[in-house]
Amino acid sequence: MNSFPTESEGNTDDAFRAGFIAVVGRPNVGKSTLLNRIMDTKLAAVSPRPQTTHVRMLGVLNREAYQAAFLDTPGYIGRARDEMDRRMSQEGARALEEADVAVLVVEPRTPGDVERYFAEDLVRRGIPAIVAINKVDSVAKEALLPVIEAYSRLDAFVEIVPISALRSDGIGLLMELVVKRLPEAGPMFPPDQITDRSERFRVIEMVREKLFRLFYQELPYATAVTIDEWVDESTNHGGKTHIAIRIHPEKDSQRLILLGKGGLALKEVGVQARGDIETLLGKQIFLELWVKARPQWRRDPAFLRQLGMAD
Ligand SMILES: Nc1nc2c(ncn2[C@@H]2O[C@H](COP(=O)(O)OP(=O)(O)OP(=O)(O)O)[C@@H](O)[C@H]2O)c(=O)[nH]1
Ligand SMILES: [Mg+2]
Repeated sequence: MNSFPTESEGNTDDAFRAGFIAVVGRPNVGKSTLLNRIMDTKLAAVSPRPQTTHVRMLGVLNREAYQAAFLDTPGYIGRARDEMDRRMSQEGARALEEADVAVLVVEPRTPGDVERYFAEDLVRRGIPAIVAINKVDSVAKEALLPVIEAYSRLDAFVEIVPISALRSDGIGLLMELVVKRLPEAGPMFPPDQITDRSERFRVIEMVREKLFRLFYQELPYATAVTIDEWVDESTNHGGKTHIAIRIHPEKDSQRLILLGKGGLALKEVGVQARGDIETLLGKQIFLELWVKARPQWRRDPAFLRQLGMAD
């Protein structure tokens, strides 16, 4: 074997690869769970409610041979009801515009209208697309075969991979198939950068996640979270970082739900969020939560911009 490839042939297997991978699909299929699993860290909010992700989240995985920049996106929204929906849809479309590879995450079910829409859209865009059939832990093996067949009949995907983001099954194979389709290119981000989102943004996401999880039934998709105050090493709080957060439901009646009897519901949000935020920041915090209704915020462009949702 000639171990010295000529310059003109090169050794393409050894070439460094780098690119963007858009993670798309209908709401609640496990896109954010997959991102967190790939990154082996809690980057994106995950909840059993659809439309947990409202803006895209970048996760950059650095390895010796590649840099894979994943873009987790909000779940597909068919018809936008308001400005917030419109911007959420746009987040997904923009991720696809930048993507070198797409991963369509789906339930272990035969394709529905949304999956067919993506299949056509990805072919039209000419992006190599991989279907990740997620949640295979929740179905019998026999049930999977017809699903795989149905996806291959769509004739739109370069690979079909069964995975469980929750149990970490099939993730290594998925990564292999993604990476080999990334372009040969130098790194796009410095090696220590894992996301383009600020610490503040990630703190907000942790609080939003708890709201989505704890108020699964009660709250419609209308609760925004902002940071009112952030003081590092606050002398008023024993040297802890003081973070004051404001939760904005759309209606005053929802404010009472969020507070709960004797403020207990809100307290639970605080307890759970504080744990995640302390892990994220690597230090103790004093977390304060406030609730104030903000009518019609889903239609307020300036406020949506403040939440990180581009025009
Ligand atoms: N059984 C099972 N459940 C999973 C798996 N992956 C994700 N889930 C669950 O599916 C639900 C939705 O997960 P998310 O990661 O928030 O889904 P998403 O696609 O990001 O949802 P949106 O942001 O709302 O579009 C959560 O309850 C997850 O725990 C899996 O592999 N198996
Ligand atoms: Mg998500």
